[in-house]
Amino acid sequence: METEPRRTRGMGIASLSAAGDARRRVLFGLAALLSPLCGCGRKRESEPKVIDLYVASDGDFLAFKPDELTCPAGATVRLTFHHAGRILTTRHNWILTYPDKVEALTKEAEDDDGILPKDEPRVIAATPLCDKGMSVMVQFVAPPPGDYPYICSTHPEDMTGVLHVTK
Ligand SMILES: [Cu+2]
Repeated sequence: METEPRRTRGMGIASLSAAGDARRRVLFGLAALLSPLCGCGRKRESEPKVIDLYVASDGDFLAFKPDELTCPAGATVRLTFHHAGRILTTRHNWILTYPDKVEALTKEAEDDDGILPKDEPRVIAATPLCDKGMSVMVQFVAPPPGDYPYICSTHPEDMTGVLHVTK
């Protein structure tokens, strides 16, 4: 009576290991297929980077915290802006622009009560306006290396900062 189950167990192990071999072969084949697609052989610099950045209002002060951010050129940036005000109900946003365009954009924002047109060519990236205690996001591709100013369109003179885009 004891030999029956032992033989069955033995067969079970043999067939399991055969299945394991087959699985390894399949995995190896998949890895060989996928490696050219994931660019494993290419240089690291050419791999697209995804960078998460976080910026908030400095509590109820009309300032960004931090007022300097850094990311590499060409990276996909996922930026979150948080309105950290406790009293101030005025809405904020985060708008990235060009060094030589910030002056004109600031004037436009002041003249239009912080409402900028959606296709404003001076804007590289912009979050929607954000209510107190809330967060908003924007995703964009980092521009070529340089220092790019960012502003809040409702407080363009006070809420300013610089995004350092590195090589
Ligand atoms: Cu603001």
